[in-house]
Amino acid sequence: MDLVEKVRNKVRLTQEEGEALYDLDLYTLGELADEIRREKYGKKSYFNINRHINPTNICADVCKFCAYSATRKNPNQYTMSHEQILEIVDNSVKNHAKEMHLVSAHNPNDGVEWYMGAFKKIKAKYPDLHVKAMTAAEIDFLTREYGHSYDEVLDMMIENGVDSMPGGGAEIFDEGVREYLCKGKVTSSQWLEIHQKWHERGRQSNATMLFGHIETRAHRIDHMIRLRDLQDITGGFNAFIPLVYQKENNYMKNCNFPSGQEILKTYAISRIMLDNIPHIKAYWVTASINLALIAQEFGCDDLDGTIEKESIQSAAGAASSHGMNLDEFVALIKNSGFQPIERDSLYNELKVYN
Ligand code: V47
Repeated sequence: MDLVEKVRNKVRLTQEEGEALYDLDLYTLGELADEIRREKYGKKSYFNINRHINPTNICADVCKFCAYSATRKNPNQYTMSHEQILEIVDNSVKNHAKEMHLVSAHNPNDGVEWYMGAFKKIKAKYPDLHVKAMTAAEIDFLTREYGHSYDEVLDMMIENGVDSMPGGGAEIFDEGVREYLCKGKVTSSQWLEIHQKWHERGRQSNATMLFGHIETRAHRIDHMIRLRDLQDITGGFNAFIPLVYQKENNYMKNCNFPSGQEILKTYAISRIMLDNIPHIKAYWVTASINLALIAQEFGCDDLDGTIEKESIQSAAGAASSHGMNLDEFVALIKNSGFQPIERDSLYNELKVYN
């Protein structure tokens, strides 16, 4: 069987076969990924009404790709009080947000209580609001800084109202690349262990992959296969999110910035390789909205959400600092030939826009 037939027959692909997918022409790859997407979701394209909150940019870790954390090229340190966080949540709830996505830098000043207290207060005030918070990198940082185990931090998250975990901190699992990108941060095996423990608690999470810097195609396929292997065991990942590297204001050198074709191929290959992760997200923040809309034809079924405000990738050049207007988002999805479906954080359908 040749590679195309294998994909059509749903044969699971190896590392070598995954790498060989990149040698197919873009249209063949797009067609294969679109066939899988259409079989699962037809023309549905998912998004949610969410709000990203980044409560602090003070960070004990030093990742070369990061333009968000203070202390390096960005001297403007901040840490929000719980009252400031709640004020943001109040306003977002008024704007119909159903998910708060909280991601912080690794702040050694305020203790585990500052992180957990924020979740607890949000949940006490808005029990139905979905709290997506704490990347595996933040969890690992808290254990290193304050002497807790992963189990203890994960249990505290549940006690204090965290519903699901975002996919951040995965970067690229290859240990050599990781050493250059983010030495000292959560390792690949620790990232996977934390998500496994979270899934064993009956909870769900996402997984990201930061690409388009110094990694090779082989590293991307290796990253996907490590996720696929864990998903076989736990089934706890909802979505895979390839994050296109943004290059401004950081410390990376000698990057191979990907062409639009390379980005679309990577989305399509994610859909093909990750036969057990239900959703592939074209995160419009890092892909640009125009490419994210095209990515719907290359296997992606989700565009993330309206976001309202975004600080991490916009610090590195993405045009996302003010989020996306809901009516515009819906119109863009419709005009691109897909059916906008507002979902909740766990992909239950809330509203179909016809
Ligand atoms: O892990 C940092 C990335 C991530 C840059 O789970 C960068 O639904 C591109 O995890 N260029 C945090 N990316 C964001 C994140 C996320 C985003 C959207 C949805 C979900 C989800 C999770 O931001 C980090 C890192 O890989 N990042 N700097 C940069 N220069």
